[in-house]
Amino acid sequence: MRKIVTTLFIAAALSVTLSAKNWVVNQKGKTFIPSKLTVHVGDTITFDNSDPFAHNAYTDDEANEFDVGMQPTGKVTHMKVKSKESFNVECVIHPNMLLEVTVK
Ligand SMILES: [Cu+2]
Repeated sequence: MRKIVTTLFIAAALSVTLSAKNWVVNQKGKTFIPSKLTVHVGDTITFDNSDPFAHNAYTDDEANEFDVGMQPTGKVTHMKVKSKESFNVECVIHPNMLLEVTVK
């Protein structure tokens, strides 16, 4: 019985891991590309700075709070979607940069 429970637990954990997606957002031309994403809780978003200058990516949303800090050219950072609450990502250096993330 214990073995069955353990096996079921591992299978459940694997299915969660396998269904989580990674979304790549390019920071290029002072724009997040794409500028809109629809994700699920557990997914990760990767920020890849292709511009010849530094960027940032942060959200004010409390449930999904993150801030990658200073992100120089070529630096790749990640954030995990923790809560089923849609949020916006902005760049503290370039206030016109906007990524709208819808969490389903
Ligand atoms: Cu920026």
